[in-house]
Amino acid sequence: MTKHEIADTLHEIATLLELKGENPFKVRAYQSGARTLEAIEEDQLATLIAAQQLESIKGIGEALAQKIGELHTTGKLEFLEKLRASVEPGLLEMLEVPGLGPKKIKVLHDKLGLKTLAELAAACGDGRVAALDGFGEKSQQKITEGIRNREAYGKRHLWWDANAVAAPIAAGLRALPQVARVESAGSLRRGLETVGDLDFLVAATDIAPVVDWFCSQPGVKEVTARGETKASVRFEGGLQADLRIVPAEQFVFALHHFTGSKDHNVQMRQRALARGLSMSEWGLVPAAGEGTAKEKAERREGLKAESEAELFKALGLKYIPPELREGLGEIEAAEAGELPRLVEECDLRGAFHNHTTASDGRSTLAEMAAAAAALGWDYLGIADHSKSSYQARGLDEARLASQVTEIHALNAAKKFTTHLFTGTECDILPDGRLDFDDGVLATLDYVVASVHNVFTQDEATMTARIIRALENPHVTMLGHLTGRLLLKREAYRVNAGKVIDAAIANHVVIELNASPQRLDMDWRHWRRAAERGLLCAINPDAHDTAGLEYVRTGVNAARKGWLTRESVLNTRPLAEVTEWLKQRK
Ligand code: DGT
Ligand code: CA
Ligand code: CA
Ligand code: ZN
Repeated sequence: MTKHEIADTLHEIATLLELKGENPFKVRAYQSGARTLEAIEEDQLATLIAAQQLESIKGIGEALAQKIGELHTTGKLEFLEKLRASVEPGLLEMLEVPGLGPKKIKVLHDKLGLKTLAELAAACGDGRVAALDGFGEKSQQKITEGIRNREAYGKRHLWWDANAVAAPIAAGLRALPQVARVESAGSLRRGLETVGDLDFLVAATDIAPVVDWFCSQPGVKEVTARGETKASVRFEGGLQADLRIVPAEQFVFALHHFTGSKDHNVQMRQRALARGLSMSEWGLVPAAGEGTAKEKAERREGLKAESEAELFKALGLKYIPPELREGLGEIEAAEAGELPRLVEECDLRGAFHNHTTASDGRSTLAEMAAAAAALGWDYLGIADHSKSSYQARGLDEARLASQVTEIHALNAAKKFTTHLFTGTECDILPDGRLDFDDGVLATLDYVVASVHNVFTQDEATMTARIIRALENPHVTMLGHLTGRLLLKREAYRVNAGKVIDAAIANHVVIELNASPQRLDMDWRHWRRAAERGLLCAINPDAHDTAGLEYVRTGVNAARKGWLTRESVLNTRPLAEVTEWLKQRK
């Protein structure tokens, strides 16, 4: 196991112990042990374990050292297996309800005997939860909402998670000898922030072995439908997938159809009809004549297309990238030859807004720098939390100053090919002031300003709060505009249009937070905002080295927002960005 996986495991142990009402000191030992572990470099951890010297580290006692060692070498821990088995599964589900932690769940279990989410919902329904000490009407209502959201959210999946399931399946299909072409279509291909189900499209001659292979994949929990040329399955975790197999000559038409979106398809069909053509998943054929679309296509009197570009061309259009196919004006733009040249992942030269173990990150500064260098990035911005975000161990002025010194030293030593920029993710306080004085902010290369607390303000107050922060000349960019967590937490109320106006007026960048559960500011705002001159930064908001790769979902969202390279600050080379940051100060 890696140190992150071990740290996750220690946190899980702490949570389980807390659910069982164990001694708080014991619980805290696991939590602080996890944090200590994250501050150690991966290589150093291996060395310490090999030399049996883990206990020499402050905060790691004998029992903990033994468990860490066992996890590191075997990836398993009997103690944890037993602990898991001793906790009701319903109580673990309650942990996913916002506002419910292990302490409260234990109270619900002990005082009301609740064991499942359904029982909890019922207890909220008849007021028993509100009557408990430490709960009250408000928190009862919040729990009810949380359970309801969980049901609604449970039907969709983050793009990142869906892609992690889809990619190996697509690769496996591609490797089958019977298969000529494979594509993941649907919302996944369009890069939508959440995905309802996967839609695999395959061109193959010999169909049965492909269907067999698909239905017998290790992650498949249930085969929900199975026909001659299609199948549907459900994976562990609830994600469902459709597989459709077509003859090679139909592939392009089917790919276009099943990529969608529905709105885009409807408009494309209307366009075809206006040209005397009938467009369907089976082909593009003259509209006149008897029979269904399928029968017409089978008479093969229509277009033969090897690529979607040819299909678009037959309707007098430039190729429309899948991300733009939302029926939001892309067909008109393609007709006029006005489609933008969309930003690509390989355009990115670095990223701002990344955390380290100094605040709530899980990789050290040096690990982050090395990972950015491995990605070939020219620069990496470090923006740990500020002091008011105490739950994220935000830095105070002194710790920030020492981090800045450390970063300057790393840059001077040229240990990494990636230049490090000094920054902060500075809290926007409830009244719109910033968490650091201007004098402190002035010592940094850049400042990301973000809202992290008091989400309940009304729209006007929240909007004024954010705009006040943007008017501070030290603020370089606004972090996650709405604070939403996809499929988990709704956005706070804020007037996006007014914030965009203020950002443009004050030459402040708005970030496109690329964390798969944020993707905030939403892609639906970007096209118009960028046309009006707003600059974007695609920020991974990485909390560990792997998190840097989140820029990929950010690029998806940016492309859905019609963004070109010119509108994205972190596509610019180091010298230009350095200059840009300087002249903003
Ligand atoms: P999802 O799965 O909810 O995230 O969204 P999609 O877009 O993947 O939708 P899905 O899986 O229901 O269908 C895949 C594509 O198939 C969809 O984007 C467009 C096409 N499609 C499905 N049903 C219809 C329909 O009734 N009319 C048209 N024009 N296209 C459809
Ligand atoms: Ca789908
Ligand atoms: Ca589907
Ligand atoms: Zn943040």
